[in-house]
Amino acid sequence: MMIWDPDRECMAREPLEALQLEELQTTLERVYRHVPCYQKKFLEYGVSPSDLTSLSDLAKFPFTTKEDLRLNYPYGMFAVPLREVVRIHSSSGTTGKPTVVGYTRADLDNWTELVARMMTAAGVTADDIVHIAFGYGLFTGAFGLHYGAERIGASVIPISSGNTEKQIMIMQDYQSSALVCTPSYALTIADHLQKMGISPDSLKLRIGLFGAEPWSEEMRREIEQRLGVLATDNFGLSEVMGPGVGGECEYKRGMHIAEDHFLAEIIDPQTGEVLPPGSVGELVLTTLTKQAFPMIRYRTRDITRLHYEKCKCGRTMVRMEKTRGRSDDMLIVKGVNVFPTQIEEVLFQVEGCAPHYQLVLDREGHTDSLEVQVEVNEKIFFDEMKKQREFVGMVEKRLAAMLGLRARVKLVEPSSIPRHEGKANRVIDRRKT
Ligand code: ADP
Ligand code: K
Ligand code: ZN
Repeated sequence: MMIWDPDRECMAREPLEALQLEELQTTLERVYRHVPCYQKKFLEYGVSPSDLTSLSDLAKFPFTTKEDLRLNYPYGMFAVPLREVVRIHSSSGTTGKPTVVGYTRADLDNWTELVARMMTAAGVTADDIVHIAFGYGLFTGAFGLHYGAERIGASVIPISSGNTEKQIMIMQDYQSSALVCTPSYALTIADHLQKMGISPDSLKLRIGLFGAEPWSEEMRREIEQRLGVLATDNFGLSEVMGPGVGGECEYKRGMHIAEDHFLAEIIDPQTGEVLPPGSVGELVLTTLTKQAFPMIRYRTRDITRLHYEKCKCGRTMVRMEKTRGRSDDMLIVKGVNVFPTQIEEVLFQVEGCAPHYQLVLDREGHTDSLEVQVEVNEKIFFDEMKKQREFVGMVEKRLAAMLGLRARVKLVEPSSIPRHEGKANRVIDRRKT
C-alpha cells in the first residue's frame, strides 16, 4: 500500500500542531492585511492576529459563512491581486449568486498534491486509467481530480458527465480502471449496465472515488456490488479548496483530512461553541496555506465527527466520518429532525427497494407530512394489492423506528423518479410555497 507523502501524512501530532500554528499565524496576518472583510470582522470582535498564540486561540476569531462570500461577490475576499490568480472556479450556491474562488500557481500545486495523496490513499497508481465523470466546468470536482490523477501518473480520461451509454462504451474500450463521479451517478451507470446486459465483470473497473454529496454505507455496498469496485468517499468544498480536503484510505474508516493544510474544528451549530474531540457537530475549516482565497473558520454546515486515533494505514491525519447531512438541509418534520440519509439507510435495508427515492414534504392543515416515494423493482408486483400493502406497511414501520416519526411510503413505477447526472436533489419541500 502506497502513501503519497509519508513525511506529512504520517506526522506525529506534536510537530503537526507546531506546523499548523505557524501556518495559522501567517494566514491570519495575511487576511488581516489584504482582505477588508476580515479586517473589519476582526476589529468588530476585538481580535488581532497577534492574539493567536496557541491553536485553541482560534476560537476567539469570527466565523466566515457563505453569506460573507455572497456579500463580497465576486472577488472581494481574494487576498492577492488578480494578476496572481491563475484559475477561477465557482460553487453551486444554494440560493442566489454562486460563490467565486481563485487559486494562485502555488495554490494549484498544493491542490494537485493533496488530490494525489487522496487518490493514492484510495489505491490509484500510475497503472490506472482514470475515468472522470464529474462535469468539467466551473465546479471544482473534475479539474481537481484531473490534475491529481495526472500527477500520480495515471492515464486520465476527461469524459465529463452525461451520455451514460457512451460512457459505458468508453469504459469497455479504453479499459477504465478507476471511476470518479458522484455516488448517485455511479448507480445510474450501474442501472444502464444492467439494461444493456453488460456484466461488471467484463469491465476493468476496480476502484471508485465518489464524493460531492452525502451517501450511506448501504449505498456504498450496493455500488461496490453492482460495479465490482472498491468504493471510497472523498470530501471537499470549493470555498476551502475543492476535492482533496479529505478522503478515505482503503480501510474506509473515515476521510483523512489534510491537516497540514486545513485546520478542522467541530462546533455546536446552534451556539457556535467549539465541542470536545469525538463530538458530533458542524465541521468548521480554516485554510493554512492558501494564498489567493484563504478562509478563516468557514462554516461548512456539514455535520460529522472527527476521529483522532491513528488509522491502520499508518496515516496520522484526523479521520472525518461520513457526513450526517448539513445543519442547513436538515429537515424538521413535526418538530423531529430528519436527515435524508437516515431514510436512505432504511430503504437500502429493504429487499426490493431500488436505490431511487424522493422525499416530499407537505403541510396538511397545520401538520407536516413526509412522503417517501420509492421506486420498486420488478419483484414487487403492482397488480398484487395485498402484497403491496404489506410491503408498504413494513417499510413504514422501519422508517418510524429509525426516525421516530410516521412517514407515508408511496411505491412508484420503476424509472419514474428523475435520474441525476450530478448531485441528486431528493427533497421536494412544498411547505414553503
Ligand atoms: P459542488 O460543486 O460539488 O456542489 P460545493 O463546494 O458547492 O461543491 O459543495 C460542497 C459541499 O458538498 C460540502 O460542504 C458537502 O456538503 C457536500 N459534499 C462534498 N463532498 C461530500 C461527501 N463526500 N460526502 C458528503 N457531502 C459532501
Ligand atoms: K458538493
Ligand atoms: Zn487510513
